[in-house]
Amino acid sequence: MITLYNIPVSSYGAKVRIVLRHKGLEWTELPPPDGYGSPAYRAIMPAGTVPAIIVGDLKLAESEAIAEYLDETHPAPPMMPAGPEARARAREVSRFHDTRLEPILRGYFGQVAPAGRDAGFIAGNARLLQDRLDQLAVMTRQAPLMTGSGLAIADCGFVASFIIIDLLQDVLDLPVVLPDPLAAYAAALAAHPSVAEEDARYRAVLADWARAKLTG
Ligand SMILES: N[C@@H](CCC(=O)N[C@@H](CS)C(=O)NCC(=O)O)C(=O)O
Repeated sequence: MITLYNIPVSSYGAKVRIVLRHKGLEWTELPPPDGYGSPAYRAIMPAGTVPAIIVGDLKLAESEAIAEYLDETHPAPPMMPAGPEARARAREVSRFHDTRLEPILRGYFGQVAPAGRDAGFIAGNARLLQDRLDQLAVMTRQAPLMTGSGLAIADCGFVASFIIIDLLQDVLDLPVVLPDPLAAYAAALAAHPSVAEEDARYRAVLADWARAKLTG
């Protein structure tokens, strides 16, 4: 029995939900009591972050640790490539996503409400975001996914991030363009059978979130 603490708009929560779906696992999803970071939630999950899972006696936060745990405890279908080099490269991609790309996207969340906008920040962050996307296109070779034809943990974080980039391009008119190989990758990823429903769910939740910000 897997309990997942999550909030609908969490991009890292979407990543874990994709792993759960791809593994064919059932789970019970709960919101963190009083919100993430709250004393009530930290009494359950000391890290205070979502997503987090409880499985038996194990309480685990951090999406990457959760994904690797699920992959090890439910090995089929595998979500890490075979061999130390390919595995190291897959982890490199995940880290790049989590530490180099996603924080730039997160930085824009405060810019969606018109009252909070700072044109200088938006433009400066867009240059940084474009640079990171260009780096990613050079670092990786999608065939058609990050580690080949099978869905890997390294793919799962990008699902929500590409949706967030789409939304930011639309709402903030961001001058950011996905390099062609990444655009093809984003399309292949969104169409994957274990991803498509989560892609649609997250797109709808994010659109609702943005609409609320835009209308105040
Ligand atoms: N590195 C974490 C990031 C998760 C994360 O940032 N979650 C946010 C919500 S989307 C959160 O729980 N923030 C709580 C806090 O910063 O105290 C992961 O991969 O799970």
